[in-house]
Amino acid sequence: MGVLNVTSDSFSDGGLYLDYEAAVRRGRQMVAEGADVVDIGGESTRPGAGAVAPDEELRRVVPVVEALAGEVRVSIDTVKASVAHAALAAGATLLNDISSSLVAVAAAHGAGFVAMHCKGTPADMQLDPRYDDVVGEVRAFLERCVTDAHGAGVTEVYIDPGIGFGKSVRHNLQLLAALPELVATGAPVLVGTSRKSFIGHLGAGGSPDGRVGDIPPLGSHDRLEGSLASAVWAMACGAAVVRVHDVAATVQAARLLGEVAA
Ligand code: HH2
Repeated sequence: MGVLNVTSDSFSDGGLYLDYEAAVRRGRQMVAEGADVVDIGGESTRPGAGAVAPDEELRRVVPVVEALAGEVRVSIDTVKASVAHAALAAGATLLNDISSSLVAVAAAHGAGFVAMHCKGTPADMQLDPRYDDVVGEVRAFLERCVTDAHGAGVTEVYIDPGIGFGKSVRHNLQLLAALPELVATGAPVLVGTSRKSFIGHLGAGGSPDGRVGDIPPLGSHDRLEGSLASAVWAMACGAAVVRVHDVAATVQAARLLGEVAA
């Protein structure tokens, strides 16, 4: 799954694809590089990101969905019901909702649904996330989402531990280590680690028990190696989808892994 952020402020590619032509060009490039799905979002979910008005989000994403939907499977990354409805009507067939609250919208369109775990909201999620048992809590939440989605009539439901969404560096590592447990639930697992802060923190020599910001992290464009390592780990654990910015590099890694495992 290639990430296409039609935003001004996404943490690693904000402003690059805000323009319609640039967004469609980038979408086509990711398809040529081997993406099976393009995930289009018009509002950043990075910690502390500002809200985007529904009209503006619609204006950003719907034309791009329309342009790409005939060429590749399109996923819409939104937490707004109005945007989800419009994007699914415009040709998207997967709803990626980090709030896990829009399952009825997916059902109304016969679309697939990504249920992601997030503790708190993007405004407060990274302040001081705490869990008694992060893996147990996340797994139980995602299992409930699958049951609810099936009950609502959605048959294609992905589960996503929500790396970086209300998680410390250690929580992210614990969830990645526990991916086989999520895969064992039987639901297809989606993992999004690409360019995230914990990679920049560890890559710069930060402690796994430290906090992002303890030391200057690697910049978001210097996180390819850690992004690939975590994507390969996720795929080797049996994840069905990895959500990435660097499609060509990830496809090369996935092909190699596929041949080793064949
Ligand atoms: N991560 C981001 C956004 N959407 N959706 C799912 N299912 N899983 C994720 O891990 C995930 C997601 C954050 O990454 P990005 O879209 O690059 O950044 P921003 O939210 O700043 O636009």
